[in-house]
Amino acid sequence: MKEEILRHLCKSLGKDAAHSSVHDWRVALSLALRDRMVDHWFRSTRETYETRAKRVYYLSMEFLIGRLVEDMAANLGLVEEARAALTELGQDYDAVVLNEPDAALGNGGLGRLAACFMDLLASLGIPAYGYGIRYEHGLFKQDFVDGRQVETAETWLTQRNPWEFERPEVQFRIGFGGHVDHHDGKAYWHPWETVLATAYDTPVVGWQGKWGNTLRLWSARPASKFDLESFNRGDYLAAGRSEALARTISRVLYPDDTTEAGKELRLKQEYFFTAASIMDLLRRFLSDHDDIRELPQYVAIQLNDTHPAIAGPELVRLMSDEHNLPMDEAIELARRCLGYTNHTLLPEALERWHVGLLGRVLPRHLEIIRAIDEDQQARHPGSPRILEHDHVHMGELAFIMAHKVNGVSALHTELVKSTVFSDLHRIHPTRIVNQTNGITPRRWLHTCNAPLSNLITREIGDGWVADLEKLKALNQRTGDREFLDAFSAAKRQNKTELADWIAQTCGIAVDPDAMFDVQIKRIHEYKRQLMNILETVALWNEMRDAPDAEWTPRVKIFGGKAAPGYHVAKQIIHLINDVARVINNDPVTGDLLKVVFPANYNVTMAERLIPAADLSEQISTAGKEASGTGNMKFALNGALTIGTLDGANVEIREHVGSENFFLFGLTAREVVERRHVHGYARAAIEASPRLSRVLGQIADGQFSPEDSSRYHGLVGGLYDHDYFLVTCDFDSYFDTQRRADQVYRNGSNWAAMALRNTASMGWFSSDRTIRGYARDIWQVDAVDRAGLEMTA
Ligand code: F58
Repeated sequence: MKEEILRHLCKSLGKDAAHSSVHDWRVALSLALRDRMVDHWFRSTRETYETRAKRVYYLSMEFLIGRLVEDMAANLGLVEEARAALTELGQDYDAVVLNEPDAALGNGGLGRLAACFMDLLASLGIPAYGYGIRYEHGLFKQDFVDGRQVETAETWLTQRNPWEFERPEVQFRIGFGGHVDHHDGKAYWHPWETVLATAYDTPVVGWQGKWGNTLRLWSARPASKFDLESFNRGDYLAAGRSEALARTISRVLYPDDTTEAGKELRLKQEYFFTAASIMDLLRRFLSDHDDIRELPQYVAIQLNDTHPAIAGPELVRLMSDEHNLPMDEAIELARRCLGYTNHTLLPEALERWHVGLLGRVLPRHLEIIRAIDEDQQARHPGSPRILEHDHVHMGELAFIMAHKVNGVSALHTELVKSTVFSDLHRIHPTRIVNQTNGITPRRWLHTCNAPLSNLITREIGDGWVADLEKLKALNQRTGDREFLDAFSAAKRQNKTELADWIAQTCGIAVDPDAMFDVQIKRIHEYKRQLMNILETVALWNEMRDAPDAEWTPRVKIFGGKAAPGYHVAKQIIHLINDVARVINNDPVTGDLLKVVFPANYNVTMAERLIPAADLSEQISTAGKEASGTGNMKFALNGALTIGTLDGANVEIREHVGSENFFLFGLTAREVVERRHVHGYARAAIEASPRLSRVLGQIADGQFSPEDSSRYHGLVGGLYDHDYFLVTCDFDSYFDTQRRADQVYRNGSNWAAMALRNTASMGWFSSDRTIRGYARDIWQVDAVDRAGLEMTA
């Protein structure tokens, strides 16, 4: 390893060890690790071709990867070797690992799920490709200026990305706009604009390096040659125009789509990566098979939400326009290949495109969508329409074009059946299935939490890393004082490290013996960070009223970004920061209560916070959080959950036991009922002196003396239209928090409950999730017999 690192430093980077920076060492280490992956990767590809195995194609606009060095080293079993090599070379391994920028090609849970799935597909030896976009700028960087969120461009690619292989030879022409001719019963699309999709491949090697798949990300390039004539005339801008246009497409993750131009760009991004992926998989299939009718036997395509839903019409277009299949047969064949995962019930997140826009950008696809709509009507008269009120409904399109549609937790799947797709479910009663989300235990325990991971391995061996259900054996230790002490000591160590990091990055001193109460996720009204900060103020009030009473010291930790155009979410961020400033400087409460909100939450920060958490905040309005995956990571790392009966919380609670979970709040059904009660929010506020007091303080500007009306709108909104029922759940949330305080003060009971959580979380490994998809949706087997045993 040492020689390989030095060789890369010298031969690949052109650097002399004496003059190398930590960045150079990190890139050299990554290249040395990548070398070790290549053989596994080639072997897997060869074996897939030889066995003519069915391949899974996971199409996702987002892959929220984070850092890769440790992940890759761990999967290859090379962490100790890499550490020793760098130490011998006089380098600090941890600093080298930390030098890697996060690959933040995603917004949140949906993107992170895709990244976890890549790990599992490889660990299970299932031949698979992840397809997405190689954004030049990932999720924006968040700073706080006077407490307000300020966004700047993220720049992960300004440094060399050592994991990827550029494939300039893999190129597809992707057309936009233009017109369609029809003659001799055939359609001919003449796009007006064309860009090239070029591939960048990252090998993804699974646990113990037995199998390697590919994450293929597309980058856009100009299709026309550089305009030398304009350049020589001195018109440099004109010469670069086609280049600029093409680059725009793969430039930023989730461009602001509140403008017409932004909407068009987003649609072009979706078509760009979907079309390139479909063309690529068809080319691969046809290199080995003659009859396109056999496609469903060899190809399973999973749509990660509706963002790649244009895959249906694109497959139909290629099969009918280029391979001359009749339209109805093409539709049926495409359907047998496609699966669609739904991640949200929020109406504003269900994609709809105006027919004017879709027809302008993808005229042939609009014709095909009409044909699909007609085909569905002919087979199922009265079925919900894909095209309605001048809009193309991508959810309906994805549903109708998929042979299986899945929700991501048991509750969510039932709600998918009974709400958004109830009519389609009645027509296709076996199409919707559930696949509760899961997480990779490698990143989310083994790698991110060394103290606990080592303790578990000492106790039950290391089999749990590949088979998380083995953690069940720890249930026998919940009465074992010595083991509980060791378990608490591991948590204490993580908390001490986090406290040091908080002191360094936020300048706030926190006590590692206080309860670390953590809420990290996108900032959204339905996730109710607002309820958490209101509860913080209520607690602060009561601590000030009786500072000598018996309190459980708390550190409230927040992390998360608000969408740049989401005004209310940004106000909530501002409020948390304003409240933090006041509380953290209050000598009366001192160490009893601190509020910490480190800026720029990302995967790396999650890996730091989750192992150190005592309490996990999963407090969404019931019925709104499709699943959650952070909830699983916390429980696995021995945090207790305070949460509502929402998403996968329901299943987590069933697994860990209701006595080891702090439940509160209205159920999904009660939420719907409550909304019918006139004036429910005002009534809830008036019935709660505690909440009224807090809202009064915020509205009066107690936390924003420089601008006392800053939160009038936010507080007024709660009185008038508290759609997410913060007010209705507030008292029960506050009381449940006090129950958590009490249990925490009795440390040994808390540790036993936390251990029950860790021991019971095996089911939430994405091993189980991927096995479910393989069995119920993709109908694929593992090829690699040496991979983790497929027991399904
Ligand atoms: C999330 N969705 C769900 N969407 O909110 C969460 O409950 C679930 O656990 C997770 O998916 C995985 O199933 C989500 O992350 C997005 O990030 C959208 C991407 C496109 C733009 C709008 C946000």
